[in-house]
Amino acid sequence: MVHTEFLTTSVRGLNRDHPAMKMFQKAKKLGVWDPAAIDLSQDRADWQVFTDEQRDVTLRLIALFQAGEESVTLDLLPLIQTIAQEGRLEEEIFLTSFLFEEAKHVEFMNRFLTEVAGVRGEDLSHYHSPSYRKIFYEALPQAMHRLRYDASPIAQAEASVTYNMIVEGVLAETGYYGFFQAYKRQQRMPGLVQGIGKMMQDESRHIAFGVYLLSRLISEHGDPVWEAIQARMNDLLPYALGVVQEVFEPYAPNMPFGLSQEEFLQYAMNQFARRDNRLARARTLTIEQLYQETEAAEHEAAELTRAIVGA
Ligand code: MN3
Ligand code: FE
Repeated sequence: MVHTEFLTTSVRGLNRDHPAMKMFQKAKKLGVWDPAAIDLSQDRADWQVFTDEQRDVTLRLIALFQAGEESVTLDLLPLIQTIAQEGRLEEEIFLTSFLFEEAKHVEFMNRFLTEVAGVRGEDLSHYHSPSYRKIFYEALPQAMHRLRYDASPIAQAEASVTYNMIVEGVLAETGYYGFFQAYKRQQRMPGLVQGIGKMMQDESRHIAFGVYLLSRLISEHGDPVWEAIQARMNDLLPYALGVVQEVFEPYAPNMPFGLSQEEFLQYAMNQFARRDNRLARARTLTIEQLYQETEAAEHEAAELTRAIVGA
C-alpha cells in the first residue's frame, strides 16, 4: 500500500478531543503502574496458611485469569491492524496503551502464579472448563483472527462483542470484582488485591473503548450491525455465565473466602445491561453526539471503578 496523505498534516489534523484520545490521556496517567513493583511478601505468607481448598480455588481462578490475559494479548492485534488500515489514528493511539496494559496483566498474573503459588513447570489447563474452552480457545481467537481476511463492519462488531463485551465486560471485570471483594473482605492477599484494583481500572477503559467502537459501527452502518451484535451476545452469554458456574461447581455448597456466585452473576448482568442500553441508544445518535456520550459514559464508568477499588 501507499499513503496518499497523512492525517496529522492534512486539513482535518489530529483530533485531540476525540474520545479515544481522552481515554489515551487517562491511560498515560492510570495505566503506568508497574506489575514488577507490587510487594507480594504478605501474599506469600497468606498462601502458606491457606487450606488445600483455599489454595485450589485461588489457583483455579489464577489459571483462568492468566490464560485469559495471554489470550487477549495475543488476539488483539488483528483489531489494531484493522483500525490502522482504516486510518483511524486517534483510535489506534489509544489501542497502543490497550495492548501494553494487557501485556502487564499477563506479567502480574505470572508473578502471582510463580512467586506466591510457587507454580513452575506444572500444567494448569485442567482448570480450563468446557465453557472457558469454548470462549478462550475458540470463539475469541476465531472472531479476532477473522479480521485478517474479513474486516467488514459486521466482522468488526462480532470481534468487539466477543472481546470487549463478553471476555472483558462479563468475564474479566466480573472475575476481578468478585476476587477483589472476597480477598479484601478477608484482608488476605494485599498485593493481589492491589494489582487487581489496577487491572480493573485498565479494564474499565478497554470496555469503554469497546462500547464506543460498537456504538460507532452502529451509528455508521445501522441495523444490520445492531442485529449482529445482539445475536453474538445471545450466542456467547450462556458460555460466559457457564464459566462462572463451572468455577463454583467443584466447591458447592461452601465456596472458600465467602465468594458468592450470586454476587458474581448479579454484577455481571448489571454491567452487561448498562452497556447494552448504551448500544441501543447509539442507533439514534450522530457521530458527534456519540463522541459526547462516550466521554460522559467513560467518566461514569471510571468513577464506579474508582469507588470499588478505593483509588
Ligand atoms: Mn486485562
Ligand atoms: Fe482488557
